[in-house]
Amino acid sequence: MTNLLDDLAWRGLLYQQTDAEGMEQLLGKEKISLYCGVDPTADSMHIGHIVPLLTLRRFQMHGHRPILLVGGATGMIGDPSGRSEERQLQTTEQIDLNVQGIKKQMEQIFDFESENGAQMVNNQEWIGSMNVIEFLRDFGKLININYMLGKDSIASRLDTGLSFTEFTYTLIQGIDFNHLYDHFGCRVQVGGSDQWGNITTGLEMIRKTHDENAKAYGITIPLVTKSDGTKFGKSASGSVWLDAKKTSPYEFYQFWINTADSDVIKYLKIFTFLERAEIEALEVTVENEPHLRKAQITLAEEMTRLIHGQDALDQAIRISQALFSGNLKALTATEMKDAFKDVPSVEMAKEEKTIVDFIVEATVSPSKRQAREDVANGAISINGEKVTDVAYVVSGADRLEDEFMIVRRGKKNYKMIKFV
Ligand code: 485
Repeated sequence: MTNLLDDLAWRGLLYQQTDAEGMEQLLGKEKISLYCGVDPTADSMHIGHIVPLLTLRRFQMHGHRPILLVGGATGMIGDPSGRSEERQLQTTEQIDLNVQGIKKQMEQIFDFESENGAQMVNNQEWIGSMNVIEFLRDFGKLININYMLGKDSIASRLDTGLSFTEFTYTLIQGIDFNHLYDHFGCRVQVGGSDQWGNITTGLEMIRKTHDENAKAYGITIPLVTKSDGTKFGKSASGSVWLDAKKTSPYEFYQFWINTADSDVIKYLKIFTFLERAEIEALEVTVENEPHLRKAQITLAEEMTRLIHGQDALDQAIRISQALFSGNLKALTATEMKDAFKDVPSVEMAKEEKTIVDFIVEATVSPSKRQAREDVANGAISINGEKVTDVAYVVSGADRLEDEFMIVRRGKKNYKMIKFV
């Protein structure tokens, strides 16, 4: 098997390391436990979150044990790292819901069964019961204000404003690392590049509360970028979430399929578990036969299977093929709704109408005369079925789930009719 750190470097996953040499020695001689934390700021993670988590998974595949921390306590405070404004506090009810959602998603990505199975922890367990005197005497005393003011997440907010609450955030994450070091033998913390300040606070606490033999490490992962300079991880409808209810498997699949040639090899390295030789072979196809989009298809398949499973992947492929060929009849009503989520829609009443009146009202054809022509020419279809009879009456039988209908004019002009 290839060397883990070499593989991470080749994938472009190493941004900053607190002690690269020490880390190499450590991994050379023992299997370790390492952690990454996520705060429950939403009920689902998005694809930006998974880069550090997949990195932990790579460690796990090399025999190390991942500790997955959900920030039930830190989520009550809010991390100022990488943010230019104070956060809105969330209610405890919302945080509890979010914790459940995030835990479920972590469970999907990791192996919990094997000898080095992942462990899940919630910092509420040790922070929630800590009283303020304990906090100030045992931990606050270890960290100098001047040291804290040197942190990016704090320094960058001094002008625009930072509450005492968010100011103390880095101490809490530091206490976590210290706690996991003591109680779980955790030696390494992994996070995105914005987490550098919080990770090093933890190392500072570990140094101050232990003798010189104590040694822990931090690694950060670079922010994923796009070659055109726009922000990674957004689709037409916003963030790309892991939750199928927020981003359907079809949309998720489409997001990856649409990756630019200039980004796709980078993403295969960062997001997939494909081996170097496979990725290099795909790199050749991007050079020689880019129109086949083999690398994008592989990326989309790997990611959709990883997050949503094989059945959801098969369905996403079926929807994509049906849209490409125009053969909508192959789809179920739910698949159609999903596939056409982003096409223009119009609302109409549940009334029977001739096809000509119907497509004019639906703004599919611009005039009655044009509508008659379109129908006679075979340019109009409803739910994938051609309608050529100008006397045809559109009725409830044409509505899918009694709720919507997909009308197509010509080859590619789709409209979703929603019935109210
Ligand atoms: O002990 C810890 C307690 C909380 C955290 C980490 C360790 C969470 C961390 N402070 C944080 O805010 N992480 C972000 C989040 O939860 O959304 C993101 C980071 C990103 C990457 C990702 O989590 O912004 O860089 O680390 C996993």
